[in-house]
Amino acid sequence: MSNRIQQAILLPIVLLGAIGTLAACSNEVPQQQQPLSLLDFATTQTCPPPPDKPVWIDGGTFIMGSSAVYAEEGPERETTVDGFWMDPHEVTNRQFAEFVAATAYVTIAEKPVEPDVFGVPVEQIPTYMLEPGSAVFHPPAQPSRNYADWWDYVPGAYWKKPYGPGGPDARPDQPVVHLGWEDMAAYAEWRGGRIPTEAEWEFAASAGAAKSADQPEPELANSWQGVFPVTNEERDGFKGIAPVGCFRPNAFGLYDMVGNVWEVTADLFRPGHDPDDRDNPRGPGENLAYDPMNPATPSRVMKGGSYLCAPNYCQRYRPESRQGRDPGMGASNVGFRLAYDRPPAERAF
Ligand SMILES: [Ca+2]
Ligand SMILES: [Ca+2]
Repeated sequence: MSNRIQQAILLPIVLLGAIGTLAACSNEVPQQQQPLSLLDFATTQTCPPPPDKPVWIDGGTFIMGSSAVYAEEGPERETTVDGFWMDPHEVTNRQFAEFVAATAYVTIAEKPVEPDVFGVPVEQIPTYMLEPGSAVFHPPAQPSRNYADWWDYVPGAYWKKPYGPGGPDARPDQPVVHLGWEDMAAYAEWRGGRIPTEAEWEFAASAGAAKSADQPEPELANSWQGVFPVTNEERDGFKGIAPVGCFRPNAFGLYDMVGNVWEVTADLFRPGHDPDDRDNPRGPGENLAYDPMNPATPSRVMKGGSYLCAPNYCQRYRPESRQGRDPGMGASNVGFRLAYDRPPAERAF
């Protein structure tokens, strides 16, 4: 299987932006890929570290989904999940570094891109987009609703250099980003865990709280206060990624489920839930999976929104939120956390 099966962010950037404006004149990396304002999003702030020990989530029955905001999050239906353990915080760079040190694992973003994933003649692909790299958010100078204006493919961006080679190193206490599905799955196997199902994740994120379509208060989650993508009021203290554990945990003791970075789950994506799949649902099979943003290959469901979610764009700062995630590449606002079927004491760490 190709390392770069689908590139849901890359393809629009190439087809809507880069090919139209760059390929005809240059194969060089455009200067705007490393704007100084990007570094405003990197913080050196620290917070008291939350515990690493997985939390037992007693299973139960809840109303999964939402019909209040986006159609693909419904219908609401009563859903039951069995108990499981879950990481109290997003997987951090410190934790991922332990995995890489032990295994010499090389992530997708560190490997060259195979030209055939673009589906266009190779001469139409800017050379830099075939280099190892990943999708990095940068704030555009002007208001926009076109995501090609704030996503760049940045050669040399990967988990240890989340802003690209010219930016600061990844900080140990921040969530790891720029991973593809196979990178996350490899980490999970090494840790003795697994990627949670969407139902498990949503049950754990909800923690018995009433549903709300409102943006969380600034002390509760790292989202975007102000008008995205140009005005970041930073009332929660962070323009970009925050260290894990800076915000109040939910009733189950889980930090940053909503906000900070999106979290990839094991389910394949299709718009809307199957109303009849209510007992430990695991999402559609490959034949029924469909992501309008990434139609050629099944996407994974990601949950909870990120520091880029604002009321005027991406009201995804909720447990019910869901979007398809290209399995073949990472981005600077997408991470994950693990679930476990065995108690922590039975594992080696
Ligand atoms: Ca924020
Ligand atoms: Ca999160």
